[in-house]
Amino acid sequence: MQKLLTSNIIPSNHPIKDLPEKLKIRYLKGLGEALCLIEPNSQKEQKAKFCYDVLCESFLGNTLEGGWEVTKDLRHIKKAQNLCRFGLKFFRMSDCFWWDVYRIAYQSELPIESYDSEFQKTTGIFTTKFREAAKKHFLDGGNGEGLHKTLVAQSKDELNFCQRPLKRILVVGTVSVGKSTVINALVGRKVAQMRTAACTSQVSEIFNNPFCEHLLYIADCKQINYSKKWDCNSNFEKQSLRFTGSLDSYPIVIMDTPGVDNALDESHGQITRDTILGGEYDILICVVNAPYVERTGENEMIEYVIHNSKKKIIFIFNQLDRFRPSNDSIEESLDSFRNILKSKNSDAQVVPLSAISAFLLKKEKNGQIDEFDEIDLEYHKKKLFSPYYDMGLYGTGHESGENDFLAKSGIINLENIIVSQ
Ligand SMILES: Nc1nc2c(ncn2[C@@H]2O[C@H](COP(=O)(O)OP(=O)(O)OP(=O)(O)O)[C@@H](O)[C@H]2O)c(=O)[nH]1
Ligand SMILES: [Mg+2]
Repeated sequence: MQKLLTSNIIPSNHPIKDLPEKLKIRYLKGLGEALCLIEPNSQKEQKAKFCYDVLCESFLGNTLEGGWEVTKDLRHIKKAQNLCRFGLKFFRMSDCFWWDVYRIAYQSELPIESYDSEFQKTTGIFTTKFREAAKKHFLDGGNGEGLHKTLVAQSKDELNFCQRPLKRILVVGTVSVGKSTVINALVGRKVAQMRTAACTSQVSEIFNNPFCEHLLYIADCKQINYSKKWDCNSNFEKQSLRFTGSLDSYPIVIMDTPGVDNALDESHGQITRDTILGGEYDILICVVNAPYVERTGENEMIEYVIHNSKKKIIFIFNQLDRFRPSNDSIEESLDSFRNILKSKNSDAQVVPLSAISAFLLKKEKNGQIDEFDEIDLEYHKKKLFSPYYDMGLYGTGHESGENDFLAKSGIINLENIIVSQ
């Protein structure tokens, strides 16, 4: 698994945020000295330095010149931990100082334990217990008694997240079948462009980063800035943001691909076929257009996936909201699709879904709905209210709660299947 390097200090909540700049620099110089003291000039040190620079930038607006150096008497460390909290004369910074040192060292895999005696020289009667508590928390799996409970709780969530293996999910399908809409529904935000005309032209990766306000570092993965409106027209390559829903606490990367049957540009299909053959994913999600599943393009796609993917396949039977109770039976279509798969010797799971309803519902939940979405949402909610459109029921055999529209859209079932793989 690629190392996920996260910072469990939210800069906006960090105790140094209210200090005057001069004192912030004092704190950061101490932190730099402590981290730099541990195994300087190694590759691991580079990771720690990256974390450190990000912290400096978030507090000072730029990296700190001369912050990454060790003095003979370790005076920067001593000065930093003796700082008092803003407005609280008797409360020192040593708890969060040592928390920061051990957290960054631990996450960067610096051999901090061998520096115990060095650090001991810098801590005195009022500060030792905080250093010991931070050390215990990160190195001995302890509760970090004496540290802020919120720090400890946050760190536990983060460590759990980091210890889970990264799941790579590849999403494929024919042009305009709803691949990008499925991804947006899983992420809970418009990260991929969705249009009626063919629009996705390259493979893009989107990482779940539940620590979005902080930092997630996966090779050259960029974080989507929540405060700025993200331009989903620009093709993204590697981005991270917080997924909403049941995928929230799992390290997951979802890969969007161009439609395989783009008649205008055959290179699109080749990109996707090469990615399927490459096998660098754990789950392959093949989105099919339920109303047109027996069309040639769909059929070729399904065959290709079954014959060329060696990984777990999930078929999404999408756009079921377009069925009409008077003309179509969702149940029969699902059965017939499962039989098609059986005839091709595939026992892959089939997930009934209305990706567009799921996406609108997630947007509503996240407070991102605009006036046009609202009209569409009302329309989809009205439909989902009828048991005929309960995709959750078709998928799991269990009726969805009366007002549980997300379950009715089928997205909860899909998320549960992804998480359980
Ligand atoms: N009614 C309905 N429309 C959907 C659903 N899913 C997607 N659509 C619509 O289908 C169109 C294409 O969706 P996209 O998500 O862009 O499809 P895509 O597979 O990513 O398309 P390309 O990237 O161009 O291959 C958009 O207008 C979506 O709003 C669905 O479940 N129901
Ligand atoms: Mg697309």
